[in-house]
Amino acid sequence: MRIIILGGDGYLGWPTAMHFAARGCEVLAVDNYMRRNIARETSSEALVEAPNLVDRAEAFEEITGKKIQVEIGDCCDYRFMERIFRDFKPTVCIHYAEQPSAPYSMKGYEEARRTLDNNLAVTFNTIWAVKEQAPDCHIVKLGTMGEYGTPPIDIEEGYIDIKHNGREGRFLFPRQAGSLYHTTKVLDTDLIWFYVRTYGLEVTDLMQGPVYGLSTDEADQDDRLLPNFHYDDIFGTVVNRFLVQAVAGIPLTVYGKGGQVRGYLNLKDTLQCVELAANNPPGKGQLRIFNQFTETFSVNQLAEEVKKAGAVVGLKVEVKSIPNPRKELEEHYYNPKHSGLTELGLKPHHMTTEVLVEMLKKIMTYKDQIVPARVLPRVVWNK
Ligand code: USQ
Repeated sequence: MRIIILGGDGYLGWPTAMHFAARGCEVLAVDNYMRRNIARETSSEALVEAPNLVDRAEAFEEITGKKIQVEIGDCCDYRFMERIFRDFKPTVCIHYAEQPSAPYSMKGYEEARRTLDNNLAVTFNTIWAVKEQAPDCHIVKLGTMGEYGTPPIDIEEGYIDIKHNGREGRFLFPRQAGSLYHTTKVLDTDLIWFYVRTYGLEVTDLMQGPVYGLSTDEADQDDRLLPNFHYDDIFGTVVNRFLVQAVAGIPLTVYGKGGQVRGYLNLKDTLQCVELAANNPPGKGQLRIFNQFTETFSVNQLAEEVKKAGAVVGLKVEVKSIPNPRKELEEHYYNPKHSGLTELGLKPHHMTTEVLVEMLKKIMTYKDQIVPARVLPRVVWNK
C-alpha cells in the first residue's frame, strides 16, 4: 500500500505513520503543525515534548531502518494537495487532518471559525485531490462517535432503516453533536456522502470514541517516538487526563454527575482498526461506516478504574465532581452497535488495571513536567 496520512504529526497520525511504515508500506506523513500551534497559543503542550515531524521521522529511520516521508504543508491549500497526491499516487488516504478539540472549538468566535474552516476545507480538498489525482484511492476518514450524540434509541453503525407512512428506506443515522468540533465531523460525513453518490468515491468513515494510551509497538522502542500525550483541558482525552491527575495528586475532574457514557478504545486498537479498514476497502461508490470503540464506560466508572490502578502503584487518588463546563446529558441511555470492525478481525486491548498501571508508571517518569495550571477546564460551552 502507498499510504498518505493527512495530520501525520497528531496523537493518532504519528503512531499510524509508524505502524504502516513498520509493516512495509510506503508512507507519506503530511502536517502543518496546527495542533502544535494551538497548543502553544493555549498553553496546552503535551506531557513529553515531541521532536518536529522531520526529526521524528529521522529518529524512526535510525531506530527501525524504515522510512517515513514527510511533507510540511497546509491541506487547506488545494495546489499543495494536488501536488502531493499527483506525485505520491496513494492507494489509501488516511484523513486525520482536523482540529480535534471540542473545548477549543467552543472557546470563542476565532476558534470556532478556525475549526469550521480547517475541518471542512481539508475534507473538501481531500475529496477533490482523490477525484482528480488518485481516483482509485480509498479514503479512510476519521469521524467520531460524538456525531451521533446521546440519542434515546440504539445507535446503529452509520445507517438506519426507517419506515414512514407505509414506505421504507435506508438513511444516515440521525446526527446531533454536542460541540462545534463534533458538528464539523457531521458536516464532513454529509459532504463525503454527497461526493460518494456523485463521483463513486470509495470511503470508510470511522466513528471513533475517545482514545487513551501512549504505548504502541513502535513508540515503546524509544521515547523520541512517543505519541503526543496531552493532559490539558484542550487536547487531553478524559482517561489520559485522569491518569496524569492521579500522578500529580490532583483530584480527578469528574464533570457534573459523571454519568456521561462514551465508547473508549486503546491507541493500539485505533491502529488495528485503521489497518483493518485500509486492508478491506468497501468498493467503489460505497461509504462504509464503522463505530470504532471497544468498551463503554461512564466518567464515574473511569474515575474508579484510575483510582484502583493508582492504589497498585501507591497513589492515593481522590475523585471530585466539578461543575460541568460542557452542555451534555450527565445521565442518559447509550447503546451503540460496534460489530463491523470485530467482524473484520479486531482483537481488543481492554482497559484493564494492568494497562492503566503501565500508563501510570510511564507518566510517573515525567511527573516533573506536569503543569497543574493546564488541568482544570478553561473553556465553558455557554458562558
Ligand atoms: N470529561 C470529564 N472530565 C474531564 C474531561 C472530560 O468528566 O476532565 C467528560 C466529558 O464531559 C465527556 C467525556 O468525559 O462527557 C469524554 O470527554 P473527552 O474530552 O475525553 O472527549 P471529547 O471531548 O468528546 O473528544 C475526544 C477527542 C475528539 C474525539 C472524541 C470522540 O478529543 O477528537 O472525536 O473524543 S467522542 O467523544 O466519542 O465523540
